[in-house]
Amino acid sequence: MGYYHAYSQHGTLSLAFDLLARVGQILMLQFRRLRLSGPNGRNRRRIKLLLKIAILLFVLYLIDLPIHLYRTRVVRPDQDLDQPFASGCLDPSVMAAQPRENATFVMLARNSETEDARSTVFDIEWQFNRWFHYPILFLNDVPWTEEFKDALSRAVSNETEVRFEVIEKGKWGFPEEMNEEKKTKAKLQMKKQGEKGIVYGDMESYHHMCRFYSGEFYNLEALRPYKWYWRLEPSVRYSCALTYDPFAEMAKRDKVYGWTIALWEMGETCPSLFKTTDDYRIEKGIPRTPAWNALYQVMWYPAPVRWFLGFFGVSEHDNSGIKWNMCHYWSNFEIANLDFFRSDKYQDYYRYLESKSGFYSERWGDAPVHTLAVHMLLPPEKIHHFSDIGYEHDKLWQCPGNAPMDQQLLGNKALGDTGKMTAPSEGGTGCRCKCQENKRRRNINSECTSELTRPAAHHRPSWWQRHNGYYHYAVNNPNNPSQG
Ligand SMILES: Nc1nc2c(ncn2[C@@H]2O[C@H](COP(=O)(O)OP(=O)(O)O)[C@@H](O)[C@H]2O)c(=O)[nH]1
Ligand SMILES: [Mg+2]
Repeated sequence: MGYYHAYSQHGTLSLAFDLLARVGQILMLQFRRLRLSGPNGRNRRRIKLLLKIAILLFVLYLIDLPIHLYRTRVVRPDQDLDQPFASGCLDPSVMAAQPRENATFVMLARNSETEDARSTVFDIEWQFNRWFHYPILFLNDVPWTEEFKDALSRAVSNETEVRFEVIEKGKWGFPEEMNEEKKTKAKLQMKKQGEKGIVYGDMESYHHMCRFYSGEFYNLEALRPYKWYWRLEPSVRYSCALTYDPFAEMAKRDKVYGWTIALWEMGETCPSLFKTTDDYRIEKGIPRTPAWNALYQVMWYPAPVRWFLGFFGVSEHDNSGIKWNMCHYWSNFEIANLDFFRSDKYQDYYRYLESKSGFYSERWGDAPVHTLAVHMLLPPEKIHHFSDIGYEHDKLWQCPGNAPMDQQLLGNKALGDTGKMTAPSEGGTGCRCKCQENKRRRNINSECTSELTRPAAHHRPSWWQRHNGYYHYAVNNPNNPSQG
């Protein structure tokens, strides 16, 4: 996934500016030529005509721009739709006495990742599951080793059920209907991606993994009994206690998709994904919504430049030439309703993507696929940012400020001694978080985080607030007494 790459729109920008500069250059050359050839009446008329054309183009631009911005605007809701579910710690023994949802943890892993998988499981058990005991389902494309099964069975508390499943035939690897000729072509395309330096571009198993998580995953037999899943990955760290049941809260509040970190995708992994999704949207008559528009890069180009970009299918642009801001949810954390992803409307979209072969001809990731689908098919109030969950994977992390001390339930028996926690901070909603000793509580992805939460946010932080490490929902958070 694209977390090491700062987002760049240089390609499109320079193309658009080249075009504008070219038009300007032609006009200027005409002016100069006419001026040099003397002030006769004919030339004066030509200069006037050129001036009129220039003014007309400018006026058209002034008319077009607000219309374009209006059509792609992200409407502000009447109230914040995405408040944290809780502030500070709740008593886990009380919370765990409530009925459970029909839910499971899921972790796809390789046998070689025993230690990393164990550290994730150890963390989630300690921070959450030692009270709630949701089952953990381990998935692999090859049979599990006894070593992995032993180690992971021992990493959980007695009451937590673990299951080790091998992904059934047809759900991992090339699509069954793909013939040998197409497979050879796909392998060649992946090799080329590798030569171009695309991350994981030439790793066939990674393409299979992305395709699996994009659509096949949801139809696994092993997931059939469940309505909700929480995705885990090896080498993940949970840095706060989670003392309420996120499945129960999502169900109660009618949420569908929950996430922690949003970041920029590397454009070269999926140049045609946005356009393909837009083709699907148009074909199915799915309207643009605030959630969909939140995926747009704000564009100031005049209409002809946009038409040009759309018509020629320039990478990362939709059919009307609008650029995707590349923001997507990092899918190694997801808490989501399986019914949505198993529904005809999602599966139909997935099949459409599959028919375009982009899981192999490009390296479409499951994270952008899920994000585009969620923003195309769901209203913003169904998407939830778990801003109160401390989460860390690879080099990215989210760590909420801690709620005030009186919400930390010191002395609570079920929570017990959780060690030294980060000092509470203004607007904090975390429970006993141990954040990195860093000035900022959020890492590089804050820009995408605020882009994707825009449709749900009544209070939108200014760039200055964001620059100063403003934390979402620190303002107007009724759950947080420190806000008054
Ligand atoms: N069983 C299995 N798991 C895989 C394979 N490739 C990736 N995964 C899992 O898929 C998830 C994402 O892979 P990872 O290497 O972490 O990719 P990244 O997070 O995008 O850098 C992890 O849970 C991996 O264990 C594979 O070939 N087999
Ligand atoms: Mg990973």
